[in-house]
Amino acid sequence: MSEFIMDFGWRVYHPNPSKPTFKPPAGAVDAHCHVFGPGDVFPYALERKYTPCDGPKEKLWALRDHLGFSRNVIVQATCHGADNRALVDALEDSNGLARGVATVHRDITAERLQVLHAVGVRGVRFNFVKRLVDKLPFDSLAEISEKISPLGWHVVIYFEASELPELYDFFASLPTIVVVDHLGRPDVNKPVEGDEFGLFLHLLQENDNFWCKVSCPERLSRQHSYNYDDVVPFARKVVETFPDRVLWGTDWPHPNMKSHTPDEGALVDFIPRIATTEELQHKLLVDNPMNLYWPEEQA
Ligand code: 0GY
Repeated sequence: MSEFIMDFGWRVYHPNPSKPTFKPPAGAVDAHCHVFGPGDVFPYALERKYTPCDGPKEKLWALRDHLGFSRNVIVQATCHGADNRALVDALEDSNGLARGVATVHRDITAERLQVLHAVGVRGVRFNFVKRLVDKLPFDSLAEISEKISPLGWHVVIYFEASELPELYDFFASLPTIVVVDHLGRPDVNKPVEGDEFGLFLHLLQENDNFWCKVSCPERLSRQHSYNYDDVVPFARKVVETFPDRVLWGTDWPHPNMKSHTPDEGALVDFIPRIATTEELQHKLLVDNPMNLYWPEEQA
């Protein structure tokens, strides 16, 4: 399969992803993906730490259909800062089949939050990954979480496992549902039963408002075979321990991936390795994301 690299340092998404062997259950949700630009319409943020390739909504809808999924949750990435226009544009174009997670500043008004709610935003993202953002004060994030709480929104957090000890108390103080991106980015060379991942499991165990995306084996794997074997025990542990609080997503178009170009068909085929029964797969791909993002459609 041909691959190409553009001069901004990371690989463009796969031009021709394979058709997965695993057939997702009807109504499956890709609960972590992005839209980028197009940059000439929705410019990238001045404060960004990387410039992505454009990842327009039409490509995302085509990928959804190709993979056998029904819906998307589009997550605001740091390259668009707190300018949510590309996200809003995609949500408006989605016929109700996409919901969003935005980035907002502490001075966001209740009226603006209502506008975002009306187009399908259901959460805000706090990013703590140092290569992606400058540090934000906890009091600013706490104020945002208080503002969004009455809307029934949740907070999505993205951090490295090594940072969890110093972030733990702040996370545990958040008043809403909290969704952790990409398994809390564990170092998968460390043991699943070790202290580092143990602290993350403890966070989920002690706080039943915490959910976890079992996503991004392509980012977390330290193997060069790109079959992500080393991520399986971490993801399986979370799926099997917290089956009602897990989500899955492609992370298309995979910003900052340098090691290889992920094939989304292969990522979908990873799902039955971490959610090994039909019941777990249905919770992961349908029940849980529908409960969180489309509760009004649930019985
Ligand atoms: C992801 C992962 C990354 C980037 C961002 O907001 C972002 O820029 O989340 C990353 O570089 O690990 O979820 O897209």
